[in-house]
Amino acid sequence: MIEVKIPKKLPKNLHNEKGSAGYQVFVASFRDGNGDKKGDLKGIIEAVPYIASLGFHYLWLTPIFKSSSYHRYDTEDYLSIDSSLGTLEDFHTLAKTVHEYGMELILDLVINHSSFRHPWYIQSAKDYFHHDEGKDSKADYYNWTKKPQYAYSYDPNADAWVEGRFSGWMPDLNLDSLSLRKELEEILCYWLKEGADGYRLDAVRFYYFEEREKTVAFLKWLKDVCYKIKANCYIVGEAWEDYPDEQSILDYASSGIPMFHFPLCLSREDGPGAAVSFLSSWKKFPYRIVEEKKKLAEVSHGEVFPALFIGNHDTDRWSEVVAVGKENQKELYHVAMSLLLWSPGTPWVYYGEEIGLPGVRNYLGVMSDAARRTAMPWKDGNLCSNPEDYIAPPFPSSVEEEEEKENSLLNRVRKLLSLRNDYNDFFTKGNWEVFELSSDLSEQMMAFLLSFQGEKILLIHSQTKEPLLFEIPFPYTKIEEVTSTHPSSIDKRKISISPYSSLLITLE
Ligand SMILES: [Ca+2]
Repeated sequence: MIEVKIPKKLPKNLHNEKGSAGYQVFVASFRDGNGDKKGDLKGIIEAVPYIASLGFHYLWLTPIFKSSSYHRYDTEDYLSIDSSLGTLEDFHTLAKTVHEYGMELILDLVINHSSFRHPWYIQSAKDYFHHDEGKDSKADYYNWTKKPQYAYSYDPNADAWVEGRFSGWMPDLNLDSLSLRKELEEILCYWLKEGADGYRLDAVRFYYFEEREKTVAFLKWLKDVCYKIKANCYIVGEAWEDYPDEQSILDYASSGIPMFHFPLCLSREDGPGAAVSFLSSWKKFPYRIVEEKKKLAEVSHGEVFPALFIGNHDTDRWSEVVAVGKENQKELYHVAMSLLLWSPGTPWVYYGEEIGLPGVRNYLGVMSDAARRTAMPWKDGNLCSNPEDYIAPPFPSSVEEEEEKENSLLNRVRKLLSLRNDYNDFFTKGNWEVFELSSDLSEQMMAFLLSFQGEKILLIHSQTKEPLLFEIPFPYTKIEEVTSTHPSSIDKRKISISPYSSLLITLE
C-alpha cells in the first residue's frame, strides 16, 4: 500500500474534472518510490495529490515502455512497462489514482522510430536480407535502401541502409506498412483500455519526413483509431519545425490533433516567456495568441485549441532564459506563468517550473540534456539521482518549502489554476478578444475579454513594479486576484493594480 501524502493547502476543487492545463513529468527524475534513486510509477502515484492540488487536469509522462536509455525515447517493446519503473499493476494503480483526482493520464508514444533493439527491427533486417516477402515478413516495417543516403545508417544484418533521422540506434518506422499499422492499432487501443486517457506523440515532423500531407493523413487515422476506444480523448503532438513556422501548426491541426505551440514557446519568440523579456513581445503576444486560437479553430472545425508551453525536456529551463538580466526577473517569471496558465486552450507546465528549477544544456562548458531533466527536489527524501550522474548546482529549496511560502511561484500556479478551473469554459471554449488599452498603459498591462454563452470576464495582467491605475469600463460583479505582492485596492470601478498581479473580473 502506498502512503499518499496530501499537501497542506488544498484548493476547493481538488477533483479537477473540469480543468484543462497539463503537467509534464520527466519520469526518470520526478520521484523514486522504491529506493533505487530512479524515478518510477510508485513515486508518481505518491505525487498525484500534489499535482492535483496545483489544479492540473492532464498528467503527461515521458515514455514508460521498455527501453535501455534513461529517457526511454527509444522503445524496445510498446506493450510493456519498463521493469525499472514498475509493473502493469502499478500502472493500473497510477491510472486509478489519477482518475480519482478527476485528472487524465497522457502517455508519451514514440512511433516515429523504435529502438534498434526492438524485435521488429532485428526481424526486419533479417527479412530484408533474405528478401522474405511472406505474410509474416517485417521487411517493410522500416525504410531500407541499397544505396547510402543522408540520415540513413548501414546495417550489416540487412546489408542495406536504414532511415534513422535521429540516429542509427533509433531507426524510423515505415508508417505506410499495413502490417505495422495493425501493430500500432493494437498498441494505441491497448493502453487506452488499460487506463490511459490519451497520447503525446513524439517527433511528428519526422513521421513522413517533409511530406506534411501524408503526416496529416496518418494523424487522422491515428485519431480515428483512438476515438473508437475513447471518444474525444486528448492527443497532442510534438512537431518542432524550424523557426518560425506557424503554418505547420495549422496544417497539422487540420487533422484534429493539436501540436505543442513551438512558435510561441521559446524565449526569443513572442510567447509568454518573451512577453516579459521584451516590450515588443509584450505588445504582440495577446494579438498572436488570440489570432492563433481563431486560426486553429478554423482549420480544425472547432476541434483544436492551442497547446502553449514555455519549456520542456528538450529546452533550457525557463528560469534561465526568461527576462535574463532584469532586476525584477523573479517577479517577471511569475507574470510569465500568469500569461501561460491564463492562455486559451491547454497550457503545459514542465515539472519543476513551478519552483523555478534551473538547468541549461551548456553548463560550465559541459553539454548535457540531463541538465534540463534534473531531480525534482522533494524534502521528504524520495529523491532521484540526476540522469547520467549529471552534477547540477545545488538548488536551495524544495517543493515542500515552496508550499510554505505564501507568495511562492508554486502557490501562484495553484491560485492561477484554481481560478482557471472555476472558469474553464471561458478559457477553453470561450471567445477571446484582446482588450485594447491606452498607449500609456499597454506597455505595462495586458487585458483579454472572454465571452462564453452570453457571459463575459476580463483578464488583466500587470508586469510592472509600480501600482497601475485602471478604470474598469464595465459594471462588474466580482474581482478575483492572483498576486505575489499585496492585494490591489479597489474603489468602485477604479483599481490600483498591485505589482505583477493578474485579475479576473466577472462582468455584469
Ligand atoms: Ca525507483
